[in-house]
Amino acid sequence: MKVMWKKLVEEMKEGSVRALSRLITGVENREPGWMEAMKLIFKDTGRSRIIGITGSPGAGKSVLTDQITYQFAEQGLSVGIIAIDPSSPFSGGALLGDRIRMKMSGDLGSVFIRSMATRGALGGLSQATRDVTKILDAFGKDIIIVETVGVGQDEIDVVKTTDLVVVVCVPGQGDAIQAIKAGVMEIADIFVVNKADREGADQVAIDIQGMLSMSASDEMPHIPIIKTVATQGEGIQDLTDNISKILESRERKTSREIEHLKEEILVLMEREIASSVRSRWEKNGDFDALVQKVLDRQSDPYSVVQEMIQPIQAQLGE
Ligand SMILES: Nc1nc2c(ncn2[C@@H]2O[C@H](COP(=O)(O)OP(=O)(O)OP(=O)(O)O)[C@@H](O)[C@H]2O)c(=O)[nH]1
Ligand SMILES: [Mg+2]
Repeated sequence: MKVMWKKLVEEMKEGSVRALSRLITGVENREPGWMEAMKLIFKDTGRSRIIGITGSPGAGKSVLTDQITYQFAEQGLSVGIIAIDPSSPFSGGALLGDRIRMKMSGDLGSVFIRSMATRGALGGLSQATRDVTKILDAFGKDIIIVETVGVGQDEIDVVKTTDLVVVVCVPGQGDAIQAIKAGVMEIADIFVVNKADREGADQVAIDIQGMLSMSASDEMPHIPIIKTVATQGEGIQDLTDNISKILESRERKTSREIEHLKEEILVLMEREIASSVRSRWEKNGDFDALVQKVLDRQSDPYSVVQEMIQPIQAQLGE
């Protein structure tokens, strides 16, 4: 069925959650015309702030997300949540006390939660996430939280382009610093030591502090380390205060945003070219013939690639 993008975008902007969901699915699946939809959406983006929450599996990211969402909702802000490959479901407040749960069901009516699979994201996971954040942005969400397990490069790339990254650590994982993957440390704006009700939380905080002071320089901003017990709501106010403070101090249209945009445009361009070339060569069967030649050592992969992109290079005058 052909997607009526224009109508969907209009309905989404009018506040239809059904249109919002449909739009996200269509863009995620790269259904024909998805770029037209994104074009219609783009000018209405750039308003929401995006928070990345990453950390090891089971660190309490979802409970923290619930809690942060509740805090922001109390401030009158609307929140959208993107959960990447969640192995445990969001509670929607079910883990919190009755008092909070009751309040949440009333105030959080506008929270939108979307899960995304890590594998098979067309156009790449980080681009898919960026697309979804843009749609939520245009929908009018003030805050978008992206929750992802910090395990691989894919996940790191996902949070890299958010406005602020929270890295969640927990005691009881042996050497906590070792448990934090290289690459994740560098992108943290805030460290959370969750499950502070457990033994060893202070040591984890000390270890992180030690590691930070080793790489500290004058230009480096202060990186807060906040202890929380997400299930009890402890430390959450401190966390959201720090999040708000950092977000307020970060201007829009900075070199960071310019870098992100450059990266995004280049990645999109590469994928568009690749998919055009691919479909052109796969459609007429020439590709199989070329592969056979490589197999027979009559050609090589390098020459094949050159042949495939030759028309584009000629067009560009190269
Ligand atoms: N003791 C204790 N348990 C906690 C705390 N925060 C979360 N938990 C528990 O830890 C478990 C995992 O919490 P989640 O929020 O699902 O963790 P997650 O990081 O989102 O997990 P994945 O998305 O599966 O990686 C749940 O059973 C929580 O109840 C805490 O501060 N203290
Ligand atoms: Mg989770």
